[in-house]
This record gives sequence, structure tokens and C-alpha cells, in this order.
Amino acid sequence: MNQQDPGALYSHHLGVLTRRADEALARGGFDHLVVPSGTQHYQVFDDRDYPYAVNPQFKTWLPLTKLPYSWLIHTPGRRPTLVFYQPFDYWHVVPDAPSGWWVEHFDIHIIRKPEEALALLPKDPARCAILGEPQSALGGFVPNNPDVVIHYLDWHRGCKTPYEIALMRQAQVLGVRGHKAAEAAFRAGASEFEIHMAYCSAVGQDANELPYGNILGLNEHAAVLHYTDLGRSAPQPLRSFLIDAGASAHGYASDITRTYAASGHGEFQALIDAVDGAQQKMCAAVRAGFDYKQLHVDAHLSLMGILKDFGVITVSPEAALATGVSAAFFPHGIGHLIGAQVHDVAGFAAGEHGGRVERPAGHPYLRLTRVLEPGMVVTIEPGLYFIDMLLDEVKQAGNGASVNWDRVDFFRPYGGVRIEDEVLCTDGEADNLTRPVFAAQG
Ligand SMILES: [Mn+2]
Repeated sequence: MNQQDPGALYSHHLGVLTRRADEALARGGFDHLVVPSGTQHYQVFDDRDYPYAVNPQFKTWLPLTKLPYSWLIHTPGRRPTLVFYQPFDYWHVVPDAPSGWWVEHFDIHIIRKPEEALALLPKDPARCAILGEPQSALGGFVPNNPDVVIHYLDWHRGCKTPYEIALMRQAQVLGVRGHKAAEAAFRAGASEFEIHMAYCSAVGQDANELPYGNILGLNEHAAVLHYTDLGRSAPQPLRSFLIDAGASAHGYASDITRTYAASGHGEFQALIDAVDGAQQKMCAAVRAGFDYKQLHVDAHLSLMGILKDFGVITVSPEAALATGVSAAFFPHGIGHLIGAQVHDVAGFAAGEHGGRVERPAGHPYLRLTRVLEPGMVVTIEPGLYFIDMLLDEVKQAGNGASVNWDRVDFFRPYGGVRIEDEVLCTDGEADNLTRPVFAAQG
């Protein structure tokens, strides 16, 4: 499975980021790149903080996801500087002293109070591209997020370095561990909440450490695309289980979905198997030069072919796509870029100068419209759902005859099916990051 030590790849990664940053600064006419890690945010009229979320621009440079009030400074031609916030604090656990594969590449300054960073930042904020959120402002260092810099960096983040891919493979190993535990819990009759806990326990990450909130639903709940209510008791009888859950590895995400049928529900299992087979073909279509928009449209036709085979629609896949019937059964995009963010940046970017590649008409939820390039990691996540709200619209639009409603009634208690893997685009064949991990973990 080609597991590589990220530490051995970090120096190369830093070199790539340095070159990108140098170019972005030159384009923007800046002398320094300044990236705050972000601050804690507090609930209104309260002293309780929200879970800290690191600035993604910071964690692409450093595998540090729990280091608020810190700063990265890059000046072309110099070693990068890290202002490392390690307070004296007996209320909380403070970050460990800097250690790890990245340390030797930085000039590191420990600060004990956030404002001590000011003395370590460049002299003139006006000469800095400062990438961050407004709350990170410190003195004159107010994030300015110059478009020209952000567009350039975001565009190039579309293609992952070997270091990033190594971390994403680690995120797959962790996520699949959780998926295996979740399936076992489902087979044992657990509730959604219990399955969620089994997942977190197997991954070794709690809800705030995961790259996104677990989506897992039993029976009809599988039809809610982002169902996160986590019912405390298992419905009876159990028919189906959909889980969309990932894991983090030093801030890099996995995003994996599987669907299961309870034993004795052979026809729904057959539908899962059909989607699973189609999904693997879609994964294999991830190739350099291929337009992801086309992959999305092809997925509609493939999925509608399955619904035709199962007697759910009465018209051809092409007709179902043209009339919008297919969007009632497959109402989301075929996938997205993934990396330091689960929905990674620049999915619509036309180029390194910005600009936007629009979605195809009638597909408002597609999150990636770029042509695939080697190094991109995308999700491939086809789904079929039985969602009353959308099916009512099919009737209202006068397309009711396109659907066999008895078959919809049959499948509605199962909610739906979604299968999702990560796929690395290469110079040659697609590299599915997820499937070999499921196979290796038995
Ligand atoms: Mn996804």
C-alpha cells in the first residue's frame, strides 16, 4: 500500500511550499508571508470556548493542529520562522515543546503571551501578506488575505506533495479502522450514538478531532444527506446503515462512506452492490486531463442505469437526466477535492490567477469543476436516495410517470446508498487510497 514515512518527505514538501510562497509574494508585491495559526473563539456572553480550528494556511506548513496564537513567517531566501505559543497555564494542558520532523527546518521562538509575537513579526505590516481570520489581528498585523496570493496558493494546493499524500494515506488507515468498528457495532444492533462512539474509539479521535462531524444513519435516516442527530436507541427492525466518516492525520483528512444492509434484506444489498460496482468504475475514470464535470454527469447516467435495472424508474437514464428526475435520486455532487480541508480549496478555480469554472446547469451542488491533474486527490461518492421532498417535486414537475412508485415505497425504509473513496490522480492509472486499506484490514 505504499505507506511512506511523512518525516522523510517533509523537507521536499517545505521546499514546494517555499517556492509557491515566493512566487505568490512576488505576484502580490509583498516581502513576507505571515500566517497566524488562529485564536480561540468564545461563546456569546460566556467564557466557554468553541473547539479550536487551526488556520488551514498554517497547517499546510506545519503538522500542528493544536497551537493557537502562533505565527508562521516566511521571507524569501531565509529560513522560515515559527512563533510558538506555549503559555504558562495550570488550567489547561499547554502544547508540548516543539519536537518532530519539522523542527530542524524552522527558527523557533517560544512566546508565553500572545502579544509577545509582535516583537517577532516583520517590521512593516504593509509589506506582509497576512493570511488568516479577522480575530487573529495583532497590533498592525490585520489579516489582509490578498486575492492574488490566496488564488495562487489555493490553486496549487490542488496538487498534493508526496508528504501530503503520505499523511492522507495515514488518515485512510485510521478512518477504515473506525468503519470496521462501526459495521461491527451495526451488526450487533447498536444505536447510532453507540456506533458513533465505537467509531471514535477505534480511530482514537473524538468528535472535535475528526475532519468533520460523523454522518451515520440507520434505516430512513440514511436518506438525510447530512444526518448527524445520533439517535440514542436503535430502531426495530434494523434494515440499513449508512456511515460517512473520516479521520485526521496531522490535519489531513479522509472522507469515507459505506452502506450496509441488515441480513435478510437481499434486494437492498443488491442495490448496494450495484452502486459499489459502478463507484469502482467511476474511481477508475480518475485520470489526468479528464474533466471532473464530465465524471459527475457520467455518474448520473450510470446511477440511473441502476435504477432502471431495479425497476425504480421507467425511462432511460438519458431521459431521467434531461428531466431532472435523476437529481431527485442523486441530489449531490460526485465529489470534491480533499486534503488539509475535507472540502479542499479551489474546486472551482479557473487558474492560478483565480477566476471560476461554473457548474453545469442543473447541478447546483457539485464542488469541483476542474480538469484533473496528477497529484489531485478527489472523492468519488455516488449515491441513490429515497427522499420524499425531492420525489414530490418530481410529481409536481409532471414527471411522475417516470417513476415506479411501488418500487420507491419498497426502498424508502432503507433511506439510501452512498459509497465514497478517495482517489489520487496520477500520470497513469487511478490510485484508490481507500479500497486497499479496507482489504488490508480484513
Ligand atoms: Mn465527501
